[in-house]
Amino acid sequence: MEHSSHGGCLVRILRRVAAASAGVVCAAIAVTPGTSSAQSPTDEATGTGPVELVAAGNYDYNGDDLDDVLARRNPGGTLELWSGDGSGGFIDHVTIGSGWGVMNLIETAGDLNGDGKADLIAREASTGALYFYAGTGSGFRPAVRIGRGWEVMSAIVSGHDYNGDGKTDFLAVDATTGYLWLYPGTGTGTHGVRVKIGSSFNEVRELTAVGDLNEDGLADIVAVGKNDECMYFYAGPGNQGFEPRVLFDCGWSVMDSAASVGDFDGDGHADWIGRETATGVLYLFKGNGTGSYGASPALDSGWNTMTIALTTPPR
Ligand SMILES: [Ca+2]
Ligand SMILES: [Ca+2]
Ligand SMILES: [Ca+2]
Ligand SMILES: [Ca+2]
Repeated sequence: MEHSSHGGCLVRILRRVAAASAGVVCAAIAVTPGTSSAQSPTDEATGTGPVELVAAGNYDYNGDDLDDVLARRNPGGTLELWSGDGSGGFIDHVTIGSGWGVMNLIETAGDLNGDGKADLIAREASTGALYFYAGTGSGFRPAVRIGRGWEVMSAIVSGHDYNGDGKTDFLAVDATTGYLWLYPGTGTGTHGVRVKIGSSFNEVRELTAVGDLNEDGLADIVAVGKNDECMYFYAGPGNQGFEPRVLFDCGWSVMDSAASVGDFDGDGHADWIGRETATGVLYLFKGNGTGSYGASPALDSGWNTMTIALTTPPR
């Protein structure tokens, strides 16, 4: 059963007129687990109590404790770090890598190895291999391959703890079966035995690991239905599947590249970003702490030449 909790934000966006320029935004990239990852399901849920906070700096990639956005510049494949200013804007942006055009999924993964620095995972288009990039606070350590066969996944997201053990996990959607898989993080950048926690997730796009949107201590997700182009909220716990989805609003066909950014405006509530496909304008969807969002101001323009944490192939 679905409940309508909110509406109107998209309408405001659609009424905006923004100058288009060139860019592509990357928030998360899609990945698929393969044969090497096919392990017997197991119950990894061991935690108790609230596990999820609006962790400032969970998406901080330059060491100032303020959440950032990573994006790949297309064509060319340079990786850019857009430094958040902690109040809903950008300080600046710098190029921090090249050659990322070989990846068809890049996910800002939060702190996967427990060293307090935000990490990255990426899937190589030609091989389907999944790589872990440990953040250093100013860049990334050399890639470590953590799996093969991830080309079967239509989405791979990370950045939060879904089974309550205090370690950041992955979620992935098998494009063929539609199963939503929880890959429990080990705290070292790798994952343990996966657990099936949902089905029919191949009917959504823009799956985004937003964190604890309703502030009950459990990490949540949002996604857009492919058929109705409506956005839905899925409340945690995610250890055995999410709560029945709740409708936010519809009209999301105009948006893509939804990505987690933590509490980007510093009001204590988890937010996310999305790009208006036609104009390249990047919007901040400001979480309101109750499992929905309020205002959605424009952050920047020119993002039509960027890939932001891709959760689906670029359109
Ligand atoms: Ca930062
Ligand atoms: Ca975990
Ligand atoms: Ca929650
Ligand atoms: Ca916020």
